[in-house]
Amino acid sequence: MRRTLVFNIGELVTPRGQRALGGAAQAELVRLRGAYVLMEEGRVAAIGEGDPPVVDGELVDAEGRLVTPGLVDAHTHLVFGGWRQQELKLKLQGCSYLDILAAGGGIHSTVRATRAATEDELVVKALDILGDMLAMGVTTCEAKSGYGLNPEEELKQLRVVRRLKGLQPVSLVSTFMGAHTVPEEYKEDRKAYIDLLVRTMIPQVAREGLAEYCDVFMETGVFTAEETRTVLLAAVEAGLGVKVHADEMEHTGGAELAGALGAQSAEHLIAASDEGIRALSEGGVIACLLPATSLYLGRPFARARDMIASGVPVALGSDFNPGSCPCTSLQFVMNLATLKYRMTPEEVLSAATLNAAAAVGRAGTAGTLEPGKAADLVIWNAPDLEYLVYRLAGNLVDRVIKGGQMVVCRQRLPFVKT
Ligand code: IZC
Ligand code: ZN
Repeated sequence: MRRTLVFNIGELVTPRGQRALGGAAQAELVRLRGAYVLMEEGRVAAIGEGDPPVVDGELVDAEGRLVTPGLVDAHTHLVFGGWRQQELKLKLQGCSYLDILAAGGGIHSTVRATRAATEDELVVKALDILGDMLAMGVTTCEAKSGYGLNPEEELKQLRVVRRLKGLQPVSLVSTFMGAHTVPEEYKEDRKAYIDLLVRTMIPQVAREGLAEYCDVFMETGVFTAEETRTVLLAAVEAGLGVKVHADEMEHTGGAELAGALGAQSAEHLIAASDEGIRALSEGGVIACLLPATSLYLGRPFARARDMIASGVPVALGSDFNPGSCPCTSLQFVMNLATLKYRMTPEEVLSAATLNAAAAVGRAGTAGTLEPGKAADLVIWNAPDLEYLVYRLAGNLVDRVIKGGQMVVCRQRLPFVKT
């Protein structure tokens, strides 16, 4: 039996359960002092306070540090070719994200670079990024397609995610986002592209098991409410879960639609209305908030406090992508959630673990440290949860354990007495 005991934990903090936590429950965590975690065969076997059990197996001394579940990044555009650093200058000159997109840049520029890349090139590039995320404490990550925008190229992107699952430790959840924007070759016939999505791409993706979710960028100048509904209903019909990029730049009623459809999650929600927040609450939708994007685009921050007050579970994601948020650090996202959303450390931890896991359909197996769940945890170079969100924009990971195995160990400079 493969057994590992992490002992001498200063503080162990974890949410509880197999579903997203909303309202006051989002802050209700288990906090144990002087704790241990026993892992067997890649799963948590026991957690507790006080003397650890005597076991034979690997022993890991946490040296009084904080331990939490591994972080879950609920929203990324992980696989793409090229970068978009040239757009930063345009932004500083006052061009908005949507201006750049309408002029054939933005997503279109990444589509050109992604189509030009081979599958192997995309795998190598994404591995590099995942290595970064893992080193910063992420053990589960969502990955959207949406830079292929035709059957062959979207499938290529999704196959990259499938290959990545076998090549590195981070658990991946695949989302089909062929409705990221209307590709340039269909600009004059949007209807034909929607038909292609609904009749060809979604059924094929579902048939081949290449994605669990379908997401649509519902936004001014991108997809309308009607188009979004058509695509998402086809996804439901094909057996996929649904997500919406909702009210990211402007209020277009994305939250309202996500609520009406009972989507798994609604993403961004920067410009969500009161009615939209009510719809999320009534539809049981998880709000997946992406504060690093607000920062990077110079946009307002989503109304996380109002969402929590309405009982909507809040999850966090990096939104890692080459345009609006080239940021791989979920720790920084947690900092921003604290400072800009004014979420408490407890709410932030739930958002980056259990609620994020729930947003990607993994609440049954990840997101908390409880018997039976995956033995995915982070030992932080921090004494307690408060310290984790207080330190800004660094990497406080000491060690990452994934499926019971140590996969990251921080390099420490040795002290040599002189
Ligand atoms: O490549 O611009 N918002 N999609 C919707 C993105 C940002 C990613 C991108
Ligand atoms: Zn996104």
